[in-house]
Amino acid sequence: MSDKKFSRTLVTCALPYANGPVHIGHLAGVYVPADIYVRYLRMRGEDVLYICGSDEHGVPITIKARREGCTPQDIVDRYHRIIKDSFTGLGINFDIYSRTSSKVHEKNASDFFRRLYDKNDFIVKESEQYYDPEADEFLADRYITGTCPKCGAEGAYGDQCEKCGSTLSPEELIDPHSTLSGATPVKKKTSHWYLPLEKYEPWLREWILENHKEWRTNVYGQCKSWLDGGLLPRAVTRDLKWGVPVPVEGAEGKVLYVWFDAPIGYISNTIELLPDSWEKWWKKEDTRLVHFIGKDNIVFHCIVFPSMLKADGSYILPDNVPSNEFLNLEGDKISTSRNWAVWAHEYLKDFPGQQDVLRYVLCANAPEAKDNDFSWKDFQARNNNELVAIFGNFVNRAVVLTHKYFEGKVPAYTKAEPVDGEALGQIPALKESLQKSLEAFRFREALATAMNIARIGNKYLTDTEPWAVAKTDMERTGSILYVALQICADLAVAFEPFLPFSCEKLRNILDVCICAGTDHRAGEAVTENTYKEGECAALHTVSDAAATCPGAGKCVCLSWDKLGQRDIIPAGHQLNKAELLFSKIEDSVIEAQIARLEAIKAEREAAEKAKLAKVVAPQKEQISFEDFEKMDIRTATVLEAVKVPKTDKLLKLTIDTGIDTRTIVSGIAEYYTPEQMVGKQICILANLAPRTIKGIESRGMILMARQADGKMRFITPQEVLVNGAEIG
Ligand code: B3M
Ligand code: ZN
Repeated sequence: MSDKKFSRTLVTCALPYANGPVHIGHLAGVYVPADIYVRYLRMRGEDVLYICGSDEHGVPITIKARREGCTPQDIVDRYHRIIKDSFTGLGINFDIYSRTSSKVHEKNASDFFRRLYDKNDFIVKESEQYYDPEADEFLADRYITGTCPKCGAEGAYGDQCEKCGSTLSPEELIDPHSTLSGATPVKKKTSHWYLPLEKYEPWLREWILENHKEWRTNVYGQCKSWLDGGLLPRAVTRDLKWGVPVPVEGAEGKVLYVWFDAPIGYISNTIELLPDSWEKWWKKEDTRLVHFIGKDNIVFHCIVFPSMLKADGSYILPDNVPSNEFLNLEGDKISTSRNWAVWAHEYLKDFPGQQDVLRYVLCANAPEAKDNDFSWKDFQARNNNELVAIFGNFVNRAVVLTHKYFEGKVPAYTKAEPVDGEALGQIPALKESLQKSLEAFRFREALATAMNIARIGNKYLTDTEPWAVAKTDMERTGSILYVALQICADLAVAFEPFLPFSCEKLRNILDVCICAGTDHRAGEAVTENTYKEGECAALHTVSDAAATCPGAGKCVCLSWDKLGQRDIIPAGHQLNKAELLFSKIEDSVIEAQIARLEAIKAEREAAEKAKLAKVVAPQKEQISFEDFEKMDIRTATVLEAVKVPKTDKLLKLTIDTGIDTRTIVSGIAEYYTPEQMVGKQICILANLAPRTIKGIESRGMILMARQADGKMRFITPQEVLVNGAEIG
């Protein structure tokens, strides 16, 4: 941002799929950091455009619609609304939040394809794809289900088994069938357009690997490994009914691949917002483009989309692509399909007025360099011990005491002491480091720095004890509060990017406004002079305040530049009454959230068990009683267990059978470690003929039960029995 090359910044956030609400993983990964960044740049007076919208195409949306017996449009209408409201509710105010089912987008994506098509930038390839002969439709991998070859689970998809997480191809599924009609899919020839990514490889190498070494390590590393692995042509069209129709002859029944049209959505939404001036944001070299995304989107934003833009030739390329890792919830992967998430819209309902607590916790815990965990206990602790106990407590003490001793008027600073300078003197350096962190997309670090300003304030009041000094020296008391109020004003500036709701409250208390730069949302700029004495608190839009501040020069106007200066709020300025910025979150509130998650987990486990119970192998051929009697089955105890060297599956077990101590080699190492076996009572077939396995004589066999997921469990008696007890 100090870089002179750029005159404006275009910030985009990954377009969320409109097939479910957004959860804390999305927020922590993309939207909270982007919002902090945009708010910061605006306060610095940068010209910023902030673009997002729903990603409304793709196969999962059509599957969901089919399952619910409605149209894809119904699905996206529903979630677009929910997602949009969640963002607004959390103070994430894009200049535009549109959708890829819009008319503007359909035309723009279609034109984009057509331009590349006309320049012969695509290649056409014929391939065999799965096809449902009854429904008369090609089948996306997701539309084919069958038994997972890896774990045996039923209902695995043609691209992935959700049970064991394996990546699959439809060919690998056992007994594949179409989810449309149940028919067995057949292969059928079809043609598609491909972007020959390999053509862009040398250019991508130079652009990323040489010229963008400053990108985050996770992003740079992923790009490098894609490039080192060699790029292949990528299909940009699909045989599907939902999407942007491929705008060329002979392409009936084909649409643009969702990952081709979605990033073009950033451009479409800009066009929708600024039909006359959008080009300056996408085509002028002095615009800096920054994409905020999650790590699963890196290849699309760093390799595929830039290649598309390069192919077109008239667009700028991203200057940075800050991407976060994943956030887990209570130690478990967040998953929409397993309902393991904290949903933004539910949070807003359960915690009214506490949007900033979530913003704070998600930023403080952001998975910037590695995956991270969200837990409700940590959420509570950060609120109670940091927001309430440090920030809130400091501001409250300063304002309440000013009312108590000075009728809420900022006292004069007439009696200085060195401790004042020590406190205030630290702030410029913190401001410097705050800027550095924010500009390097290190938001956790930035937030910790902002919090240190509150810590300085808190410590200053604790050290100077104005409530005690007030008994003897009102002049000094006033000076202490003057200093404390300057720090309150610093906080109102420093925290504005992170905690906009609380900062608005704080501005209200201090009766100040703040200059927060440009804002391209139509009709939302504060331009009227609506100031009433004691009612400012506004966020206004032009750095040179007087013209558009509602206080029109009559109020105290903060700005980023004032952060760390010594006289932000002048003596004599009247404060409004104190109000708590944050409130304590009680145990019962947190327990209710934890109980909700536990109920979800219990339900899921019960469903999994019930499913397993249903899958039972058919009965074997009959045997006679004599056959059975021949088997000598007994209880025994494992004395020792070691891995058989150079094998993955075998353990060598020393067993007390009650008759003797012997060795059994068992393929149990897949399911148990040696430590888990020692001391366990088990059941064995004692009279199985000895066999030599890997050079070890094994005498007998351990009885195991195979579960439907293929995993084996040994059989153990309900209570400890003597070793050698006969079973029969
Ligand atoms: N909808 C994937 C996602 O939400 C996708 C992002 C598109 S950005 C152009 O993770
Ligand atoms: Zn599986």
